[in-house]
Amino acid sequence: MRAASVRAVPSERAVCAMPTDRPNILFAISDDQSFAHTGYAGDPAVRTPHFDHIAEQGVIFTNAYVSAPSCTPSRAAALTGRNHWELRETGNLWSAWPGRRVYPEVLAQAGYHVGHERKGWGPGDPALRVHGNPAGPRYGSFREFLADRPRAAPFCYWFGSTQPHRPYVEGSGRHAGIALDDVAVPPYFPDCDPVRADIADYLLQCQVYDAQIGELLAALEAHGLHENTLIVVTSDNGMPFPRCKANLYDYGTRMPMAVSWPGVIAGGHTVTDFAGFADLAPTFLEAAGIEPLEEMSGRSFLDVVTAGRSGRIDPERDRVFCGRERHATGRQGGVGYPMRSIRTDEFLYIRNFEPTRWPAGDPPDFTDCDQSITKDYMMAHRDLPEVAPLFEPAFGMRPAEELYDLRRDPWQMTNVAQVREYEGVRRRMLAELETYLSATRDPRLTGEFDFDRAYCFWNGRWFPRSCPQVFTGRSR
Ligand SMILES: [Ca+2]
Repeated sequence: MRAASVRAVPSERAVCAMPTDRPNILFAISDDQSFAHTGYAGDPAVRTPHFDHIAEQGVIFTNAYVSAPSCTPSRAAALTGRNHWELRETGNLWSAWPGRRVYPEVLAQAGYHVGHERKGWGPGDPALRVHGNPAGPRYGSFREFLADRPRAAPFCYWFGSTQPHRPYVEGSGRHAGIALDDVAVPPYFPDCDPVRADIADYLLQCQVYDAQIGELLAALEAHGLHENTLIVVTSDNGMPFPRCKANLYDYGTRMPMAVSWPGVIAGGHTVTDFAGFADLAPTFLEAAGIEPLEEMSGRSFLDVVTAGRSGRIDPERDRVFCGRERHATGRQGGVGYPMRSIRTDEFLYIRNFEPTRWPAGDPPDFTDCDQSITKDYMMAHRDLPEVAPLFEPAFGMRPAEELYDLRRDPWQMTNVAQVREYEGVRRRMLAELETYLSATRDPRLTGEFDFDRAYCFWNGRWFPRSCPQVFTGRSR
């Protein structure tokens, strides 16, 4: 399904004229933050004034989704404008980067001053530390980058925070003033103090990211660059908790995403259009007046954010496709857990290609799920009646097909794929998923590439070339 052609200029509904100068592009991406965990989204415990400011000044997406809920493939999709399964080995965590074309490179060739800070594309091939990260040359700070900018050149900057990735200092959230009574506990976890404290530690790191956004905004203001800068603030995958990160449920794939461009975008709008990470690169290129690359399967959402209104702007943006291949694994042979999904307003359908594998990694350690207090608690108390019904959905095997009716089941806890009244929906969702995967030549359908046999760099060595049976790396 090739994306519709991209307009050369934003919609006529844009509230302001496009500036004649090409805009600066500032992309801020956190590491492991779910959509719900901003003040703007209504979380009762976290404070994110800078994210909220960008949302109020611009447009917030309520349906922004990663291509894959795992660092490396998620970032690769953002950079290349392609679904992670189109990137072969780069569709896995800790993978290689065999010279894909990326938007920072295109913008650099067009005269942009390009750079990145902290976590760019990765984790992956360590040779890129020498040869350069696809997100651009590395800088120590945004202020250093701006000082290095050639006079009058527009810039493209990637700020890759390492928050709120684990590990956390135990009890740090509560110590910093996040009251455990205020913490919202998703129904995936037992509601108890250790879990609430673990979430509070995570929320504190979300606040650290927000403070970093504040520093970026202050630097923009100091240089007088705020007005003509397109800012996108988001994350790379969901919170590092069981059934969240590395899963295709909303707490793994659905991201906070706010977009502002003060000179062009009217503020205060909330759009429900579905946007995927492959849409980011075409959006940045269009903003710079550059056609998307032929191989990009994403589609610019510049028309959505310049429409000057809320709601569903583009009726065709009514679905998104996500997936996953090899995350950290922890499975014999170094194989991954291949999944693909289609998410609409009403339904989430997931196809599990290898249902005899363990989604969270092999027992007893389930190392494809990040080590955490919450995980430890669920494993230690798995036989308790209040924990047992939550342990299986997080760590147990799953059927080949999952279907969730989001109108009745927004937390995606009750699989209705085998319920007779949903048979028509199941067939339709599967057909639409397969149509898209076929159109984008997903190797899971075509057999043109084997993700499970692709090399993975871990702990100073490439696997599975040398010793696949010991490949049980932890998540990143
Ligand atoms: Ca991540």
